[in-house]
Amino acid sequence: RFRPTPGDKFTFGLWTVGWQGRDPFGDATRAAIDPVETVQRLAELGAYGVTFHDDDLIPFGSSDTERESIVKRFRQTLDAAGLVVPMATTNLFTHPVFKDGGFTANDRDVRRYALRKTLRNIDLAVELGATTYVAWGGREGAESGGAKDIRVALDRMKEAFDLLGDYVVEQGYDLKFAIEPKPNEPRGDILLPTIGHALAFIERLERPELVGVNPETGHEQMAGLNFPHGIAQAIWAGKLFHIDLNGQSGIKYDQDLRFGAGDLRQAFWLVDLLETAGYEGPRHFDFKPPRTEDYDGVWASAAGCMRNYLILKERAAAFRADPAVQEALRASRLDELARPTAEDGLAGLLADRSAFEDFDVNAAAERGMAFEVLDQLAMDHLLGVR
Ligand code: GLT
Ligand code: MN
Ligand code: MN
Ligand code: MN
Repeated sequence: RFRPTPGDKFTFGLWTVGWQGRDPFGDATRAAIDPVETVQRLAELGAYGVTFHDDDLIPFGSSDTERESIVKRFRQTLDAAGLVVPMATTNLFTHPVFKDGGFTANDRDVRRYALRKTLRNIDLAVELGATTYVAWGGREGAESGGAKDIRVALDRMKEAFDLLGDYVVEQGYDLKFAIEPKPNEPRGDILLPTIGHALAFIERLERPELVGVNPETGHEQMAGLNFPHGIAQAIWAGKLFHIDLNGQSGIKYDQDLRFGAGDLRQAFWLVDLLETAGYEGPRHFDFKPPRTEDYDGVWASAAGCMRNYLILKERAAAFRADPAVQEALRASRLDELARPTAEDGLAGLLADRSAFEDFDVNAAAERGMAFEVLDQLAMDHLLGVR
């Protein structure tokens, strides 16, 4: 029970379990781990795949021959372990050259380098079978008002995604982009800070169909937003191309806790949504095992992400199947929400005296919505007492 299998489509970034615990106040608490070992351990735990930044796999500055042999060894390990690479991404944040950003750095030569670094890794991503390419612009932003002309920076951001789109179309690649929003950290304020900002930006691109979002639980919650609501809007817009699952307790620094830690109720509604709304992509965990942990703790933390997802999946399914819940949903008129407001059209609405002239506003105002009964049923299911 609650044993993950590849069919659950659980994936992990190499940088997650590979995080050595370096933070702004302290040095690494764990030794580096070989990506080959990560692949093997994740396969043993029941994962479906791994994802990576160019520099997670091929250390920055490696020669072409080093690069080739690393990729070869990685591919052999993947094949032996039966793991896939559904997504890859570019590191445009660690090297000091990116201190003012990649695609929106004020320095044009840095922007051109960032694009070339990205294009190079796109080739590798496709070679390894990835169909999604994530773009997290953690350094695209500013600490002070005069340092960045935001409208012009958005022009450069658009230019970058338009060029990337041209490239995959010219190469005939089956690859889509997923923008990952984050409100702040490492920059004081980051461009495209929330799902909503990213969705609006995408519609201004030359090839909007190639670009969607990769929202992360904690990033929306750092902004005080409701993650399941944001995911629902991304699905509604046809733009949930990928997802980063983790845990976060309220508005503070990016905690990257294992999935299920932090806001458990939002995690419940999120799994309920993903499992009922037809999302078929990977369930990708982007967490950081706390730096208090040794490698036993790291693998326990990774296993916990998957276990919590499966527990919540079971709880959410039990909630939906419960006749008392179905009755409570009707009492809360969810069926009525699903009905168009004016299927009789504007003329019908205007001609309908019961809609206005004869509408009993006070009687309607007195109706209770019965949401508390419904939510307590959810709570009972979440806590496993029903
Ligand atoms: C970095 C960031 C994550 C992003 C990764 C993709 S890297 O760890 O904090 O949220 O998803 O670049
Ligand atoms: Mn994060
Ligand atoms: Mn992330
Ligand atoms: Mn992160």
